[in-house]
Amino acid sequence: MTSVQVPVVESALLSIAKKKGIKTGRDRLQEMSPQCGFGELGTCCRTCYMGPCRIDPFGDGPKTGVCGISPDAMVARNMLRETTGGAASHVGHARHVLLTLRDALDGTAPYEIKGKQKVLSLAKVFDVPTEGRDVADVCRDLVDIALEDFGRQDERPNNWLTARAPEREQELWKELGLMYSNPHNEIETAMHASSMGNDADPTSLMMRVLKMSLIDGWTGLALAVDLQDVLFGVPQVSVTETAAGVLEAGSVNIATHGHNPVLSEKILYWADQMDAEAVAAGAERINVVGVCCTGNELSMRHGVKLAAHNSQSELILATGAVDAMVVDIQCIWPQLAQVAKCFDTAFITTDPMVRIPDAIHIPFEPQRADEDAREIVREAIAAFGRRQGKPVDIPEHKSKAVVGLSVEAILGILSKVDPEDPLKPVIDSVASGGIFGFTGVVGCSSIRFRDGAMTEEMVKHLLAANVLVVTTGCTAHILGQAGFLTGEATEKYCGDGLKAVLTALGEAAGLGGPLPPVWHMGACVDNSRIVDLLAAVADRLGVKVTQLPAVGSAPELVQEKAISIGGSFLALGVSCHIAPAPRILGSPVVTQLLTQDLSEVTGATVQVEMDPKGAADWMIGHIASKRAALGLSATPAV
Ligand code: BF8
Repeated sequence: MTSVQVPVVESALLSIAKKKGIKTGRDRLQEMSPQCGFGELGTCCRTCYMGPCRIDPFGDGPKTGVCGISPDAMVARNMLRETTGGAASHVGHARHVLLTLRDALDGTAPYEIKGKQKVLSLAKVFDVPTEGRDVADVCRDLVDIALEDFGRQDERPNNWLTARAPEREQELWKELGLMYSNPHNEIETAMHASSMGNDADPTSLMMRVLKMSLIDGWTGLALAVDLQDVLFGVPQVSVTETAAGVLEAGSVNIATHGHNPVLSEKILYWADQMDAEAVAAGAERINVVGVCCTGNELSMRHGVKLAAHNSQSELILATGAVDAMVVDIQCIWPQLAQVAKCFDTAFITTDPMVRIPDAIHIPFEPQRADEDAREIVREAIAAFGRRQGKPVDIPEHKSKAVVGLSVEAILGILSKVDPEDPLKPVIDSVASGGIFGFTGVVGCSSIRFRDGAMTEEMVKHLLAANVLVVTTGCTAHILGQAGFLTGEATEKYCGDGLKAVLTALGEAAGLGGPLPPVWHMGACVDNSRIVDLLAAVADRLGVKVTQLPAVGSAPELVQEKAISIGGSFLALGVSCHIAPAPRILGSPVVTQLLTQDLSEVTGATVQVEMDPKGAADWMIGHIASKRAALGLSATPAV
């Protein structure tokens, strides 16, 4: 088996930072170690001032908090707050996009509707009449439907959930009492229930976790993605490049970082319009590159180059070549402002909720999007002027990457093979074993796992066993940098079955070579695209999502958003691998629930595994058991 390249970009960037005396997250982690064991187990409670209480589940000390709360309830309560933090982030993102779309339709925000086709397909889903109507009118109805969800107090089920989620699974969620109405009310209830002196039943709290995860999945991810597609268009396949080598010494480099494309779309537009100003300042051009999920958004829709995943966000600043790092929301390390200060980099925050000491703050409002974006690009050009004559250290490494595999783009490729029934080639390949199964390898990049190339090693084993991988988030950056998002990777890493399928599909689609073995489906919110794909395949087969030979993995967990996304997959019945362990091990009840009993409820379980081969083996075994239950061969034909 070919060995995966050790993350060369990471080590090149780290040595640049070291040479310049810049402390990195790895240094801070080392200084912080050993970290709090109570926190790691989830048995630390800070919800009242008789505490903080901590329980050592293995020792002879106290077995409850001062109020008498059990470690099981403590863990479940903490997990509910983590999940609520994740869901609040995604719902906040979605609501911002929704309000921008509303204002665009009212003519008060300068955005046009680029995804007209998406408006029509959503109209079908929501039973909005389209005959003889203007796209903007149809779109206004969709906006009203979404806004109603945020205002309703009548407890009727949420519009976006009921219209968008697969029906078979909704039946189960109804039985379990997981259907929700107003997401904001639920976030309030979750914070209330998990505050001191309320819900103390670990099972009840964990059902709230599942409900909150559904809110994350449908009012967070799905709503954000649907409306972003309406505003900015549905992603289509393109080829780009990844890794820090996409920075250009002679250009004005603008790194867009965060999650919400409402800002970065405008920066990209104005960077193009203002190229002449950059040239007048002595630059070759303006080079907009992407970091984290905002990077993924721009890459999916415009083929923008991907410069760094989350744990490299401070490292690319150490190159001295980033003229401006512009951030919107989520996953922004406060340290970035400090590293930027060592160079001429303009570090610019833009959201009122994201204020960071020593950053330049340019408050961004969708209504003033053009002026604000122009001001930001001008800051970057000025910073380029300041850095003239100073050396930069840009690592050479960059990899080609195929991006933009939205469900619509995938169906477009497949329909070249079978226009009548686009999913048939995939279903036939699953039946024959050419595709043994599917894995969504998603989530973050963690400095705890980067040096061991956890994600890359795991994916290498999956591909060798003919498991097709789809990816989003920082994981997509990791896999892009390691060359997995190319047709060459199909030749290099896949078992014979998967190689044959991807080669045939690539040729039929006129790509002149195999499809990549890892499909880049977008940012973390775009996990809803993975759900849509699974739901479409399950629907085509007439089975539940949980019956599919599919599994999820978040191999380098960092953010609480990854917990709420993981929960939404569990609610659908998709089992998930995760590393490191979520903070549940201090509770036998919660651990048993997530690793075993949940399979009786939704059909899914959680597996913690820190070893990449061990994780891949578990996933392959899980897929094999799902295949066997469907009457398919359970041995990968490698
Ligand atoms: O939403 S993968 S570190 S950037 S949380 Fe954050 Fe994790 Fe990156 Fe995207 Ni997702």
